[in-house]
Amino acid sequence: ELDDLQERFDATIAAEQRIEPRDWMPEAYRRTLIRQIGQHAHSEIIGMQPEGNWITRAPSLKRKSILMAKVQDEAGHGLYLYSAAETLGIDRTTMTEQLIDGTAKYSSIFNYPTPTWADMGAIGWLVDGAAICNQVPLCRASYGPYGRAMVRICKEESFHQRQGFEILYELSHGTPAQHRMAQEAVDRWWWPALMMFGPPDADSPNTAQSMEWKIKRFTNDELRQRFIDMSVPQAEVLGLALPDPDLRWNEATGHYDSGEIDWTEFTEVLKGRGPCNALRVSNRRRAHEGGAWVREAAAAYAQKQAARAAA
Ligand code: FAQ
Repeated sequence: ELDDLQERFDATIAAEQRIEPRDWMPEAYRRTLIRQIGQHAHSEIIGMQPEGNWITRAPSLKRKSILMAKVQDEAGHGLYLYSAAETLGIDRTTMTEQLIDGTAKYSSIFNYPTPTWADMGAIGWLVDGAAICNQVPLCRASYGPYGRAMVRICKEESFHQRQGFEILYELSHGTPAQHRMAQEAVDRWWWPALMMFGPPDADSPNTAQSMEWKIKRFTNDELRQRFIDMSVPQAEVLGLALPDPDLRWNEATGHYDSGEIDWTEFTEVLKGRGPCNALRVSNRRRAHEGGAWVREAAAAYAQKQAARAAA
C-alpha cells in the first residue's frame, strides 16, 4: 500500500505535475515544506519592520504612499504563505508562537538596521532583487499551493525592486551628500543580500533532497551567481559601486568572479546574534500581544453569529 502511494508520488513529481493538499506525500516532504514555507512567511512578516521604520519619515507624500503600499504587500505575502503552510497540517497560531518565542527561523537579511532613507532604496533594489531571483524558480515548486502563491508574490516583488532602484537612481544623481548616502546603503546591504541565498552548496544540508522533490530548482550557489551577474550592470546604470574589490568578469566561465562571503557573520545572525534579531522578535511579540483583544473580539463575534444561526 505504502509502496503504491510512494510510487504514485514519485511519478507525479517525475511528470512535473503538482502535489496538492489532499494527496498522499512522504512525511519528510511535508516537514520540509512546512519548514521552508513557514520560514518564508515569517520573513515577510518580520521583513515589514526595517522599512516600517521609515514610513513616518519618508521624504515626500508620494514616497510615503509607495512605501506604505509595499509594506502592506509584504503583510499580504506573509498571509498567503501562512495559508499555504496551513494546508500541510500546521496552524498559524503554532507558527506565530514559534516566531515570537524565538525558535523559528526567518531570513537573516531582516536583522540589519535601516539608519537612512537610502536603505529603502537598497532594500528594494538588492533585497527584493535577491528575493525575485530566488522565488521565480519557486513558482514551479512541486507543491501546488506554494507554487501558486509565488506567482503573485513575484509580480509584486518586481514592482518593489523597481521602486528601490528608482530611489537609489535619484539619490545617486542628486547632491554629493545624497550620492554618498546611496553608496553607503549599497555598501551595507550588498554582502547580507548575498547571504539570503543560504549557505554554500557544500554546507547546505537540504538542497539535494529539495531539488529531487522539485521544491528547489537551482542550488543556493547557482542562484547567488545569477544575482551577482544581474546586479553588476544595474550598479553601473545607478552609478554606484559594489563593495567587492574581487568582482571581475571571467571570460572563461561567462560569469563574474567575486570575493569571499563572511560566513561567520551569517552563522552569528542565524544564531540570533545579528545586529537587530532581539529587536525584531520583541517588536513582533509586542504586536501580537497588543492584538490579543482583536482576536478575542473576532472569536466572540463568530461565536455569537454561530449561536444565532443555530437558534
Ligand atoms: N536566513 O540547507 P539550506 C522576502 C537556513 S525574501 C536564515 O540551504 P534550504 C521578501 C535554512 O532555513 C526572504 N536562515 O536550506 C521581502 C536551513 O535551516 P533549518 C525569504 C537561512 O531551505 C523583501 C539552514 O539554514 N525568502 O521575504 C538562510 O534548502 C523585502 C540550512 O540551509 C525565502 O524564504 C538565511 N538567509 O535553502 C520581504 C525563500 N539561508 O530549517 C520584505 C524561500 C539558509 O534546516 C522586504 N526559501 N537558512 O534549520 C528558500 O528558498 C530556501 O529555504 C533557502 C534556504 C534558499 C533560503
